[in-house]
Amino acid sequence: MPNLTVKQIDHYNKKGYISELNVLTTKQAKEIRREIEKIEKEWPNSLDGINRNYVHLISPILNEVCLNKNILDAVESIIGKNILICGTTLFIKNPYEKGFVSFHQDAKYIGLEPHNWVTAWIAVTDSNENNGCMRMLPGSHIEDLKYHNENFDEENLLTRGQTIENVSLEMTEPIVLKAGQMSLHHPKVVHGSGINKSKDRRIGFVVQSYIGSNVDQVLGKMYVQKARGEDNFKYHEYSNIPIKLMGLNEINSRNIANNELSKIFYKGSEKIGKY
Ligand SMILES: O=C(O)CCC(=O)C(=O)O
Repeated sequence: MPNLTVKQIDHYNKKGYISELNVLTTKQAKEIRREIEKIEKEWPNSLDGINRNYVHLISPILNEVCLNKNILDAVESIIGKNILICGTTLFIKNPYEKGFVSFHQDAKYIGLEPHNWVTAWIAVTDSNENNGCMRMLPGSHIEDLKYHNENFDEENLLTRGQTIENVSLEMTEPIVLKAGQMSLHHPKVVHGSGINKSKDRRIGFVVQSYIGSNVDQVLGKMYVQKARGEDNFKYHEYSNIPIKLMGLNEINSRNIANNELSKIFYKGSEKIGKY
């Protein structure tokens, strides 16, 4: 896929997101699912809690996805050519569970300034209204950051259960993706997702986020990797590139990065959530 078209960039600028970008083949999406399920099977609970984050540091296959040319070409259209990967998260909704994501803005708690960054939501399985795809509130990225309640609900997949109350569902648009497609969303766009009512898993591998090298972390320390271009600012620590699936060095790098990430997630909070 080449860089985004003018029309697609215009859509992103107006609405705060762009979706249905064909970045991976169905075969590649299946390979990612196999890798995730292999980790879950052979190292039980190793992706639980905070360890759903920085998963690209424990798997060469997941790391490779973050460096995919199609993905980076699209990201470059939004944030320019000096691109760092500052984290990944698995958003998994299993069937018969009640996981949901309350409406929120990513920029509210993550400390990445300025907002020259974008989140890439890569569909490992199909993601649709039946299995709890993301929903976006078009144009909300143009407004200021909003007040979020911190509900810490048991089934909320967000760290603090951070919630913008009273978002009208009818005003939101579903982000329907086929496995292998991707959406990109703006740091301030209001988004969330409902529960999975299907009989299969809904899996999103999310690069959270791709940042321009000019973006600093104002709440703590962050581990990055270069994806493209130059890092003239050198604001961040660099993580090791994974060589072996779940190797000791790889797990160690992931743990160090997640320990710092947890401090950022819960800065100023009296309570620590599940993730
Ligand atoms: O996967 C979801 O349903 C929500 C993910 C999300 O909030 C995000 O990628 O920023």
